[in-house]
Amino acid sequence: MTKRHLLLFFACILIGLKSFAADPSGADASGADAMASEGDDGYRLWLKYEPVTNASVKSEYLKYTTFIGCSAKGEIVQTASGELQVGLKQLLGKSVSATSSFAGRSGGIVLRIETGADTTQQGEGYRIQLSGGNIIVSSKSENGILYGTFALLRHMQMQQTIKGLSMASSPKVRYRMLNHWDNPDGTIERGYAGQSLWKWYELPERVDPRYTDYARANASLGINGTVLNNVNASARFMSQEYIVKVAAVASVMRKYGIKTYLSVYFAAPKTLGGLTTSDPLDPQVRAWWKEKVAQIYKEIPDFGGFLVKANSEGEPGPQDYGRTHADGANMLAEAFKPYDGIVVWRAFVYKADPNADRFKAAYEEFVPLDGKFDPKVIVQVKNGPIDFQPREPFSPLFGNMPKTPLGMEFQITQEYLGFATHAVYEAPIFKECLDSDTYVNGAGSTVAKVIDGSLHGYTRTLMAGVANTGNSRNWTGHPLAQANWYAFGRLSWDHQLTSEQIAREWIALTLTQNQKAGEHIKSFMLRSREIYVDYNTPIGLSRPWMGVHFAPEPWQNKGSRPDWTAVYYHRADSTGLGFDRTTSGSNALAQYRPEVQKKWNNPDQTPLPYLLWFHHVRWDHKLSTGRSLWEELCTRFYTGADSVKWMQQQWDLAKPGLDPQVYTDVAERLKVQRREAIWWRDAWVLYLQTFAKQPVPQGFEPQKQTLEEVKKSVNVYLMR
Ligand code: BDP
Repeated sequence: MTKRHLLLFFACILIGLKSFAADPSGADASGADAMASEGDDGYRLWLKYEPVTNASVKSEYLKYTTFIGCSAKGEIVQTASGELQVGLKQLLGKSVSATSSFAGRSGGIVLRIETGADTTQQGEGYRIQLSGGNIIVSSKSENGILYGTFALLRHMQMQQTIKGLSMASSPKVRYRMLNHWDNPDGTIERGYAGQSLWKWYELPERVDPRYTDYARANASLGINGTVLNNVNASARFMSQEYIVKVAAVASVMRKYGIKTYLSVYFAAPKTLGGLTTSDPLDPQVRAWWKEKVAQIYKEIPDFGGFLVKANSEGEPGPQDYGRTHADGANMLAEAFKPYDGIVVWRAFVYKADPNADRFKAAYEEFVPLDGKFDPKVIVQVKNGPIDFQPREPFSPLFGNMPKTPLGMEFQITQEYLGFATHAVYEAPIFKECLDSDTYVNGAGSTVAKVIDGSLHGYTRTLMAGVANTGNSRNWTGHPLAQANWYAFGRLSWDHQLTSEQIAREWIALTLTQNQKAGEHIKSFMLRSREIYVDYNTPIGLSRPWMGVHFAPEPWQNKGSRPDWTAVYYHRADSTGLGFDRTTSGSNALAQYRPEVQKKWNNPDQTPLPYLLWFHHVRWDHKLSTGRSLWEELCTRFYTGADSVKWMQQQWDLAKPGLDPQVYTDVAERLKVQRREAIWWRDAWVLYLQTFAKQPVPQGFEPQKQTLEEVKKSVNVYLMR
């Protein structure tokens, strides 16, 4: 071995060993929540690498552990090699050394960069096969090698045979990123897992080892980008002081093929730059951004780009100067021209118009701009037209901007899904949207095909997830919320995976390989979202009122604008319930293709999950279930809340296969979930009853509290 190889070899080992490898030093030692403890504390996520117990599979794997062959010198390939070493050591108990001189050798794992034209997304796809007595992991790119390596390790963690091994996979979407809504003071907007991972006050000198563990968790799923700060952005991230801090984080991410992005404050030229305006058509403003972008690239040569929330919820934007979203986005895109970076412009907008339907706002503002955005711009659209509700129809923007790359924004953090005390597996939410048919080019024009570019030929494609991470020892607060991070990552790579497949994988990697226990947990996870919807917002109700987004408050009718109240959304009155979005109402349905309208136009044919999204339905109207609206609502609220008991039973049945610490943590959270599910049920039922004026149908437990009592408990919850 040459001196250089020796150095690389030790670097590989360091990369691996410094990280998860059961080393609590990677954790934030500042908070009690961050303390390491005995049992499985969840820190290692899905990269636990428990020793392989299946003897015959283990002996198969051992045949390929005489060396790791890797002649490529790049940093990311070296990361992959280091990861393999760590993984093999823990899975098989064997130290395997890496070498660059392996010609003619067999019995190893070879990481090989393929030459030739790129045929996949930036060459990020990989292939794993047996050849010449070796396992070959190959790709056209370093990132692909890393993803292939993690795929191989996943295969081994799941103790699957490698006889006849031949796997190939490439990502369907090019930019797969997390959006952190983390503030510079360490708080996280809509974060329920502690404080921010990013310690801005320590950076750039101290680089928390946890950043490495964060990066490897993401890279293991194929995530290749991270936006570090909140979309309600602080201008300070554009200062040189903060750019160097960001650069220190970026240098960790880079080793794992992850590009770093920043959210920007549109008025920064004024507030930070001292200009008199932030008008995107002003030459000085344009020059300021160009210089700013150049300054960033000097420190972060692989900088990913900007994410922008503009003219939304009080944030500044181009409309402050009579300009359009396209004017604003294109000005920034121009600043990125010399570089690889992109501009991700969010379509989450809605005006304070008392007569408008918020549902329609993004479409009305953005569709007229189709074709006007610079090719470096991607417009990022939330999955639904309102705001990450437990169930929403797909946003009508999908399919209606054929000349503008549209990226998907999913929310992983459980803003409307019970924070960190409710178990809600989100893959079915993501899948439901991706599989929805827009019909823009006939049947089969799914949202997934818009997002992956296949429908309109977008070359820049994106899927973003609003992160649910924090400095809690287990990263996500609720242990099962890790599955949502995992599911997002896997679906951003391949949206054709099923919720069931992803759950099975995650459970085996993270919780247990005990099959019986796994089945109980899987069925619990797969039903969890429907159960939540039933006790929280059944039959197409929604509840995006201001405040904490947690306590039930359907009576809330005071806000600085009508769409910042609860009553705006459910429209309960003495005749019935729901938002009429047909021609007799706001006609938001007209934003969809006729085939979609047909599904949702007629209240008697609209599938129940979407009914109150589109119709104001009379309390006594008979539904397809044979029950009246009122009876159906009560049935849902009650069976939903009761089903949490079923979840508790499933969890208990899985206990023999679970780590005691994880078992107890989730069991306790389920008790909270049960109590809160009843709270929500009672709040809704008692409140809606004041309009429906009917008793709760027979067979359901009579209410133990009055509406006034529930209101009081909600007020206590909301008290400062
Ligand atoms: C809403 C959140 C708010 C975010 C906003 C957004 O309540 O905190 O800033 O979305 O996405 O869901 O910009």
